[in-house]
Amino acid sequence: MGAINAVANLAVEGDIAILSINSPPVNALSQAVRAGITEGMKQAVDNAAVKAVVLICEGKTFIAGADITEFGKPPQGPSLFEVEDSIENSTKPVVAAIHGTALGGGLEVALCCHYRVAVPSAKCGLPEVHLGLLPGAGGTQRLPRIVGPEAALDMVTSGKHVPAKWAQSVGLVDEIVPEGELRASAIAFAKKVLAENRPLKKVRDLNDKVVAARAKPEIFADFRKANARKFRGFLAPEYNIRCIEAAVNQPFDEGIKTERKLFMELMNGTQSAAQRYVFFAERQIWKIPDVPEDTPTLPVKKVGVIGAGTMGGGISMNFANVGIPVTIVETKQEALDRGLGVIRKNYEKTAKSGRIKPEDVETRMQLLTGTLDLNALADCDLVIEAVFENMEIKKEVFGKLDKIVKQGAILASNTSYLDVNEIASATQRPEWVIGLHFFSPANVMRLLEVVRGKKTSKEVVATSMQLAKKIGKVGVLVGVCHGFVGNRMLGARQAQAQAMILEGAMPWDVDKPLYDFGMPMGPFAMSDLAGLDIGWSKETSKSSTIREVLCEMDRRGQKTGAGFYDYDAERNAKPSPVTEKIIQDFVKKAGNTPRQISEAEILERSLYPMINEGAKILEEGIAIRPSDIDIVWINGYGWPVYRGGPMFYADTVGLKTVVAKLKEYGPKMGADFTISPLLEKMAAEGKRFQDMK
Ligand code: 3H9
Repeated sequence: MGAINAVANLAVEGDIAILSINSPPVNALSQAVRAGITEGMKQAVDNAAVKAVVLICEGKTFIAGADITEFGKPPQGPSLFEVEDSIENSTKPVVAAIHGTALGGGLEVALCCHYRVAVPSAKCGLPEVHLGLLPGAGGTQRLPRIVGPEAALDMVTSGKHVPAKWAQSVGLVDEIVPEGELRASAIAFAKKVLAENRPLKKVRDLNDKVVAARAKPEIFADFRKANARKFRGFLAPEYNIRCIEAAVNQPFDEGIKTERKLFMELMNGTQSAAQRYVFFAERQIWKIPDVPEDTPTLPVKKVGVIGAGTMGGGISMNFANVGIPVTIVETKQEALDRGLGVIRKNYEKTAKSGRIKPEDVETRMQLLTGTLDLNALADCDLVIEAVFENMEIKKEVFGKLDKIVKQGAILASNTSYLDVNEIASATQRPEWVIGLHFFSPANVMRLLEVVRGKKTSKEVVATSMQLAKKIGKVGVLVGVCHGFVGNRMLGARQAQAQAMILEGAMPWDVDKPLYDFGMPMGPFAMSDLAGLDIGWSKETSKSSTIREVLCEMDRRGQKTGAGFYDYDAERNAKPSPVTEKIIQDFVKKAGNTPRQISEAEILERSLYPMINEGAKILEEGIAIRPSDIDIVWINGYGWPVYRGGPMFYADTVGLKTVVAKLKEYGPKMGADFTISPLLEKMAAEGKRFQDMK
């Protein structure tokens, strides 16, 4: 007894063996952990003094799943199935003692134990779907045998972590034990199992719930139908559903074979590769080479927001949601009242949907103070300006803030395009100035571009990133350039969208391949949603662009019932003959002969210039790494996560192909278009963005 290997230990107390795993950070099922469990189980079973086994983990969590870093590498024994067999076929009862999260392979291992106990704060889940996978170690066959096929469908396709209490109510957990007393309680439970002579309960043998569902194939048809929109484009949810179907319709061992086959298909496909890449990319964003983790941060106890419009209001909500008081400044009482009214309505809607408690509406509203006096911001730790996107106005605001706000406070701009260095130059303290680019609606969208100016201090960067995390955002650190990462790349795509309609494609022709690719909508549908009149004014409009003409006709997008598309009362889009005519006139005026543009060309001319722009962004050091760009596009613009972001997608296409196509389309792409030297070099050397260090 004692240490089994570097990560596993077997202790014997009376007639109970305690097999404990200690493999930080999350006790993932690495080769060492798998070997530790199988060897530990063998020793426990071989030891005549041992009557029952407790499987428990050290550190912050029970086993959180297979070790994702081992995926794609040659497998090393023992396999996860051997681990599970060593537990399930043990002649002595095995009790899983769960704290933290039992996820994926971790829950699958727990499901092979004969009993499970958990502390109240523990959670269980099969989140493989988020990695483009399905639970591949029997989870899809065992889970429905306990919770029933309906709950299993929900769990495997959502990946949700269910709380211990719910798990107990459905029999997934046998007993909830006091917080902080897991080890002793699990031992006591094991003793109880022995004293009561309880059987070696094997989940695989529980057939009632799956057999009962055999007569109800509509469970699956209904589930697919209800979730069709949510699952669009993704392979993994459908594969997970098929496995639960197999659990219902096939004997256990057959079901396991089906699960294995579908798991391997997903594992070898691009979608899972993309989603696993995104898993690590999301964790990379917080790592900033020259701002180490121990960089001091500043306490942010009070925030000021300038502007109570859609943006300012949404930004303020983020802080109120985590209990930070916000002072909101407006220039007119009416605008302030309107802004606060909108926030209240948003909270009431959220409360109605059950996502916050009814009393939270008041608690959060009380954290928001409206004022017309900029001086009220004097003692804020962070002030975010969300006024009109105009350099002169922004500089004026920052000049004033410099005089009003206490020293040691962060002054942030929510600009989406403008030069943060120039904004900072309006103050005497540019090292305290940073860009915090929220995406609309700011209380919903997860992305936050944290824009580091030339002089921004490391403390300010570290504090901003920490704050992003605190308010639940995906914070990506970027440098200063026009439009930063997201909007700059969007600009490259928009330019081609415009060019293609002047060559004869209609907006719906351009939008369709992008929608089919998995984007929430194409560029023209997006313009209609945002409003065509952003930055447009009647006074200066000269009918010189398609957009101007549309605005002049009061076709300003969804809000006016028409833009590039026509909209019905439910805001369903239809191709518009009016737009078609306008475009045809412009094509003629430009002296172009309209041509049919293939979907492939539309897609390539939309996406490859973005990749090219992404490469320039890397060259200029605006983004730290290619995967940061991907995270921007996934979280800010709805790039389909199963395609891993534009830079990962470029790797799947092959950089050589991207460059060759950009050269082929070059003459049509406008005088300003140039190929990124970095992209060309990498293509020539056969490199991938993923391997960039
Ligand atoms: C699976 O189980 C397949 C099976 O069905 C079948 C197989 C045949 N592996 O998130 P954090 C790292 S698929 C390797 O910041 P938190 C992570 O990269 C798996 N590494 O902590 C990070 O590293 P670093 C199903 C992992 O406290 C560090 O741990 N399971 C794994 O915010 C801390 O992570 C899942 O999908 C892993 N499985 O959250 C669960 N997990 O510090 C995935 C984490 O170097 N994990 N790391 O950046 C999670 O959801 C969260 O990590 C968890 C902790 C909730 C556990």
